[in-house]
Amino acid sequence: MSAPKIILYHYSYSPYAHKISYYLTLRALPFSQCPQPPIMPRADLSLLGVTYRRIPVVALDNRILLNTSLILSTLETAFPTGALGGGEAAAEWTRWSDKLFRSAAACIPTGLPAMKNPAFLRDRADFSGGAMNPEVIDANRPRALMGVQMGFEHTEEKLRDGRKWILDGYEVSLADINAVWVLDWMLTLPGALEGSEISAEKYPLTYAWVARFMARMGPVARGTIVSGAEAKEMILAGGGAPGSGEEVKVVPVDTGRSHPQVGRLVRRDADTVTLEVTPPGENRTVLLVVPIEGFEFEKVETGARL
Ligand SMILES: N[C@@H](CCC(=O)N[C@@H](CS)C(=O)NCC(=O)O)C(=O)O
Repeated sequence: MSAPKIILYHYSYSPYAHKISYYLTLRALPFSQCPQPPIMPRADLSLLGVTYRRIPVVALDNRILLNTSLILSTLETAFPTGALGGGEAAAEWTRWSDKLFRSAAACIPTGLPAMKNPAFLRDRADFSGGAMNPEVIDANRPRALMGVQMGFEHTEEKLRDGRKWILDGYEVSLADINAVWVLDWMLTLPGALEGSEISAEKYPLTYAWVARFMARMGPVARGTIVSGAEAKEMILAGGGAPGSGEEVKVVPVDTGRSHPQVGRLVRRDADTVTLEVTPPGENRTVLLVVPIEGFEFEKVETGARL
C-alpha cells in the first residue's frame, strides 16, 4: 500500500497553518499544498463541498480533517514511524496556545496593509463574530500585549530547569509545536510586540528555545504546489458513492460560526464525527472528519443536538 497523500490548504502567513507546516517539515513527510487566498471566498474548498471557513484544512487521501489538533493527531497515527509523540501533554499546550492566540491576534498592528484593507476587516469581523475597528484594536493593545507577555512568562518558567524541549525528558515533540507557533508568530510579525516589555533579555530561555526549534526544523518545507482542481482529483480518487446517512450541521464553538458545514453522518467515535459530503456536480464523495471538542453538531431535519 502506498503512503496516504497529504494536501495542505493554507496561506503562508496563517499562524495556525504553521502548526501543520512545521510538523510536516520536522517529520520530512512528503505533501502537496493548495495555496488559498487569506479571505473568503475559497473556490478550491467550495469545489469539494467544504463550506467550513477556517484555515488550515488538510486532506489525507479521501478524508478532510478539520482543526489543527485533529490534523496533528491523525498524522501521528497515519505515519507512526518517527512520530513525534508527546500527545497527551500536547493537549494542555493546545489549549494554552488557543487562548494565547486570542491575545496575539489582538496585537496585529493596525498599521499593517491588511489591517487598512476594508475587505480584510469585513472578512475578519465575519470570522470572529465582532466588529473589527482599528481604534478599538489600538485601545485594547496594552491589554492584549499583557496577555502575550503572560505566554512568554509561562514558557520561561517551564524552561527554567534547563530542559531543552518543552516536555521534560522528551526530544522535540508535539508539545513544542503546539507551543511554538504562536510565540514565533508574535516574534516575526513586524511591530506585533512594539510597546511591550517582551525581549530576549527578559525571556532568554524562551527566545533560545524558539531559535532551537527553528534550527532543529530547518527551512519550512513547501511541498508540491497543486491547483484546486488537481487536489480535488487526488481526493476524489478514493471517494465512494453517496450514502443515505442523516444530515448533520457542524459549526465551531468559537470562530467561523457563520459558515456552517453540512454532511451526512457516517460515523461517530469517542473524539470525532465523520460526515460524508458530495462535492457539487459529483457522484463521488469526500469524508470530513471533525473533532467533537470545539464544535457543535445539530441534526438538520429536527434541529436536535447530535
Ligand atoms: N481551532 C482552529 C483555528 C484555526 C484558525 O483560527 N485559523 C485562522 C487563520 S490563522 C483562520 O481561519 N482565520 C480566518 C480565515 O483564514 O478564514 C484550528 O486549530 O484549526
